[in-house]
Amino acid sequence: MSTLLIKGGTVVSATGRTAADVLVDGERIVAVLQPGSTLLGHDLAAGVDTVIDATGKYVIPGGIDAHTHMELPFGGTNASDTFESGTIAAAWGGTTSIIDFAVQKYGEAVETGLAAWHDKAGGNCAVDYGFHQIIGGVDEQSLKAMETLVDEGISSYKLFMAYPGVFYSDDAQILKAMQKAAELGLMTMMHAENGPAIDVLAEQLYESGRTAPYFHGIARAWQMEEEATHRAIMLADLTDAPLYVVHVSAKQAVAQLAAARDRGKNVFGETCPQYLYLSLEEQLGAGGEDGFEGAKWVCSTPLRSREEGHQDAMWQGLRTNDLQMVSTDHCPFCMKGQKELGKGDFRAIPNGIGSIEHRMDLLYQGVVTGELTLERWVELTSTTPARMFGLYGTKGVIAPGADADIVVYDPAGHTSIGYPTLPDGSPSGRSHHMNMDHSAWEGYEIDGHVDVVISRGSVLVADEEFHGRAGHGRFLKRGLTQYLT
Ligand code: DUC
Ligand code: ZN
Ligand code: ZN
Repeated sequence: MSTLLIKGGTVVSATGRTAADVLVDGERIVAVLQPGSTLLGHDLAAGVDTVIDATGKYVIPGGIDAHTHMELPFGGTNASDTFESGTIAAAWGGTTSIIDFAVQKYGEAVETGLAAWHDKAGGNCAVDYGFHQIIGGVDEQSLKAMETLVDEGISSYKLFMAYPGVFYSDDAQILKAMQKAAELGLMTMMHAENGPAIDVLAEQLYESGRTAPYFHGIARAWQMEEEATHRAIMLADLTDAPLYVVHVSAKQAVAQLAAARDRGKNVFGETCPQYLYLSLEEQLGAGGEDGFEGAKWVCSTPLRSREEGHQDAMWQGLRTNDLQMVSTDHCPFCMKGQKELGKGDFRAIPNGIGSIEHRMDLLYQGVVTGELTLERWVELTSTTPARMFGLYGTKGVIAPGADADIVVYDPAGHTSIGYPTLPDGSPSGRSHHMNMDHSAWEGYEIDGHVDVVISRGSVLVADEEFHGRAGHGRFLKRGLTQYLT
């Protein structure tokens, strides 16, 4: 077992920061020590295998991205990151655990969908991984199968109020699933958009010749998100099921969550970097005569109007704890051969953005601009995901006994995000590691840099090099949420 000392840094937790050295033995943190501590008079650094100098840097728990879709079959194609490429990109960006969504399709057994996800991920991940279970068809069989999820280490499942004919559940199905979830202690995760109404609006827009990517966001109006969020909250209230609303983007949806939380309900909300930074106006202005470049920002829920103040409301919700987490909803598709399926019909553009590599950096910008404290950054990206999804203690904290998932973050560093190559094929000098032929974040200049990434005591990233391997990542059997009031 090798030993490692991270020396001279500032250890940041969800509740404070302190100058400390962190000692790792094998896969675990064994001590958080006053700077320069000795062992019976002996210099600690002399007795360990590896010393990492973190002077002037933050030492934080590894990021946990609780919403990813590796290899998801969706929109007539598959999300372009495999578990291997996506988790390598995660590591580069300081994320040491992911929770992906195993899919049960309508007509298929839950066990079959889950087994397929274990097959895809097993032996291929560079960081630790867990699963939520998508229930794409609520019926007697899948309700019964929910009873085995907790034993499988899967303490959360997801329903969709959108995508009729694909993943959609109607209110009766949602009610039944929530009754079962309340009984079992499962967290219900909800994609809250009124799918049937959206499909009507989308068809009307298409028939009237409004076919560009921008109209994706017009069809998926904020009213569709607010209404579905409210409905989900009411059904959760009735059934006493804890509810976690994924990828919140409309300020009206945040208001619904805040009102429920003010009534003492176990209702939680997640937003994503795209809803903090990107806007519908930018999508409208995005290049090319048909505006097709805007396809890179087609995701659901959609980007919202900056003029209407949705992005500001997301930052505010993160400060006030009306929103508790930032995940990516990482669901990348290439422009070539994938997004371009929707040229001339926005309805056929595969929905999704790739951000897994940039979440820690993008959120750190909130610290730089004063939107968030340093501690809140750690809480949103690591500690709360661990508590929310039954990993806390092992993950989400730098403390003796916890897994040594640690990031050394340099606040004086810089990160440029962009294409691996320029459109003419020449190197751009900027890169990312996600399996995409573009970046939704091209041109973003980040104050701050992920310097060293450690997963269970193994250095995955250091000196701008990847030292990890596919297969290092282990399946995380999660416990029940630790976040109920
Ligand atoms: N939204 C996306 O943008 N992609 C995958 C599924 C989803 O709900
Ligand atoms: Zn969704
Ligand atoms: Zn998603």
